[in-house]
Amino acid sequence: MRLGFRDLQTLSLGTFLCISISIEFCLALQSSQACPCDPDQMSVRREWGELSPGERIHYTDAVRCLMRLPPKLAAVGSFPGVRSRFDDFVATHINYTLNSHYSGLFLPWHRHFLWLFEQALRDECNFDAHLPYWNWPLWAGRLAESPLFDGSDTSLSGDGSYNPAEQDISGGDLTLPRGSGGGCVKDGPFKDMIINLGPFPRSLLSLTEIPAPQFDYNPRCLNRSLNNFISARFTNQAHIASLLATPDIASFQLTMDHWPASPSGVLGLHGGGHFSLGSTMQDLFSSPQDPAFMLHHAMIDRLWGIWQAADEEHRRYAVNGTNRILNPPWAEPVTLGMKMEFGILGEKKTVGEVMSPWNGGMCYGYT
Ligand SMILES: [Cu+2]
Repeated sequence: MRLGFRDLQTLSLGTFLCISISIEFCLALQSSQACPCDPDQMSVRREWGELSPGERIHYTDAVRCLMRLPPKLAAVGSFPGVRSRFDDFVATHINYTLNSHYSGLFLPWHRHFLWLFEQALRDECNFDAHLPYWNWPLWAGRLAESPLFDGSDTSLSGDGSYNPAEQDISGGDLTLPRGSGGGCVKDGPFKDMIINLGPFPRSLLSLTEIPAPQFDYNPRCLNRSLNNFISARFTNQAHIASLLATPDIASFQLTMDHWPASPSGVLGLHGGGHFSLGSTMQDLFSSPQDPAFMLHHAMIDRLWGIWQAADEEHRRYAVNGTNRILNPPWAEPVTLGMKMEFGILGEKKTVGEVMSPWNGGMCYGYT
């Protein structure tokens, strides 16, 4: 039997051993070619709810390990807020925010950023599993009930404590109701987490360089405010269906990432996930400080991969946009040969190298 990528979404994986999942997955990805990367080495990324309680704790333990390890950026200097190996990833994200958001580099840059994070967990924190993802529509409108955010020991921690001072979310033509928390995360594995970088201003207008506070040290708690209004409205199955139905990369990007938000208050799926979780996750520059960031972006990457695989000929290497936030006219158009930087995290990669999850040194797929 030859499986299509979509069929994989309905496969019951419980009966497969990990290795057989990898082979099935690899074969499914490659309808007519030999396996492109070693199936034994393949990362098979699963939805958080598919993981056993022990597997979830194995993941959060590894992330917490990264938060205890010393940063590599410390040796470089001028990064006072970088206090851990985890912060190396946050600072690198800050450093390239103006290139890799609302631009033609958004999808490829984050694809490789996630891969580097997954490898760091494996190489430095004894993580012997794979990066999980957050399948938004499964829990849209009932975030606090989800295994991701129910606040249990097997979650990514839940809501923040109620902060009466939290305001509704407004910017441009957009006003959205505030979430249910707004204070420090109360429970779960990241209850005592200290975040060190940011916060950054929300306005993107006239950004030509990284704004204050850049890499300053500003220790505080992880802030959450679960927002069911936003998750139900902007991360539902209908939005995913329209994303996967887009005919070209430009409309795929726009559905993923509406900016500026339209007069009717439309956020893209990308923004919908970020704005569902509270102020730490809403920070364009320093949002990787919320441990949910990587799972959110894994879902984005997964959908891009599904969309690419649905039309290999026209979509696998489709690019659009520039290397600068909001694609100003002076920015360089993205090409497959354009180099993307990852600072201390890893070598430069061309856009073309990361268009497949089994190229450029990467080897992974999603259930
Ligand atoms: Cu980002």
